[in-house]
Amino acid sequence: MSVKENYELAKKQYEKWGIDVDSVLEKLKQVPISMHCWQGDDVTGFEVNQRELSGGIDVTGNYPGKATTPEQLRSDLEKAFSLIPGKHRVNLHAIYAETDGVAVERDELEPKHFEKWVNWAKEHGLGLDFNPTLFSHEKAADGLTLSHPDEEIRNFWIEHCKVSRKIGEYFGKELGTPSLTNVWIPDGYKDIPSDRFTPRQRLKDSLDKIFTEEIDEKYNLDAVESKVFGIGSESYVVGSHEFYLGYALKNDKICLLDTGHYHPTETVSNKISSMLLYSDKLALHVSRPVRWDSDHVVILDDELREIALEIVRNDALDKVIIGLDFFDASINRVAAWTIGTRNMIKALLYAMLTPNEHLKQLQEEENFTERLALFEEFKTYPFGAIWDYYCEKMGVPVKESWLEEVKKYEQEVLLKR
Ligand code: RNT
Ligand code: ZN
Repeated sequence: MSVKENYELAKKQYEKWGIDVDSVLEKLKQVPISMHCWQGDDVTGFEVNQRELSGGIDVTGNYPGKATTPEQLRSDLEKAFSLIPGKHRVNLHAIYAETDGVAVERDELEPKHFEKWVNWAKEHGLGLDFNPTLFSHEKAADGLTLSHPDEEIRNFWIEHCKVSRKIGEYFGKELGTPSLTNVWIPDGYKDIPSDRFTPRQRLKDSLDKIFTEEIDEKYNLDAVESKVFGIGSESYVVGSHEFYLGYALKNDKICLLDTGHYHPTETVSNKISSMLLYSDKLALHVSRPVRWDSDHVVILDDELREIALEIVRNDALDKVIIGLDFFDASINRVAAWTIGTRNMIKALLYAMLTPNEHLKQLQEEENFTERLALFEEFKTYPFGAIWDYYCEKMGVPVKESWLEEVKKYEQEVLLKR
């Protein structure tokens, strides 16, 4: 049976529940996922003075073929996008600037250092997002940046964040879609602090300075990302969830929730509805926490589906900005992107093929038996047949056939590096 025939049969089963599958696929096409560039080179970047990765994050593995030039990284991204259905975005970090061999300090970065990225994005119809890089740098060697007791160091990072917002604005202007410029800092302490207040006060003050200049939201959106702990900041993180939640609400900024940045039994899926009651927008770094690590490749697990369900059932596809954040150097990096991004899209499709209104009604009627029964039965509905057809229709490989393409690319390109 062809993919199309399978689809037609599967479609009928969803239509019985009043789900218009064709329009679901049309809607899914419109949802952009911001794919993080840093999976392709293990968060190395292209600075002239390349520093070792720091900031309490780590990449493990030595799989061959990592990108070491902007051209290689862009070519790898193109390969991944050719295997992922839909039109998406690329999330850059300041360390991916291209400065023609001249060392440019991070507080002096300018839009022109990202011109090649912008031209490339235009050529491929991609949006761009941005992040200042407040780690892997001698001025962040003690693990403190925007909350540093030394004013000079703080100012350096404040400047870096300011120029980053201008780069975001430039992306937005050039590409006709606002850039999400997200501030994440590693600041924290390994051991029990004697003062939790002062560093947070300094961080608040630094953020106020960074955001003084108004930038049109048509071009740039500001986000702030919290964390629960990192390597070397096990006891205290300055930019905690409460810190940024308060800051974002008070200052009309966007909270970015990284799914790997909470306690093991705390879920981002359970936060989305609360956050949306108080702010119009919310951003995500979809990742997968495993023990101490927050950055494994995203798989189609219960929490991913639950996140997608929360976005879809609350009609929040325009409110929740979806980005990915993982880095695995133990497997083929193009495959890592492809697996994680396809899974995010699959989860959204799964959520759209769920009779959400009916399930909500059941809950209102306190019919918890049927609610649970339907949740479980829908897990074995022919979701795969719809997904396969979507891939075919969007001109990307169906099922695992994408892996052949990656293997070929590995032989012809990656292993020759
Ligand atoms: C780190 C944060 C942050 C980084 C990227 C590279 O814990 O999740 O988002 O992963 O900025
Ligand atoms: Zn993150």
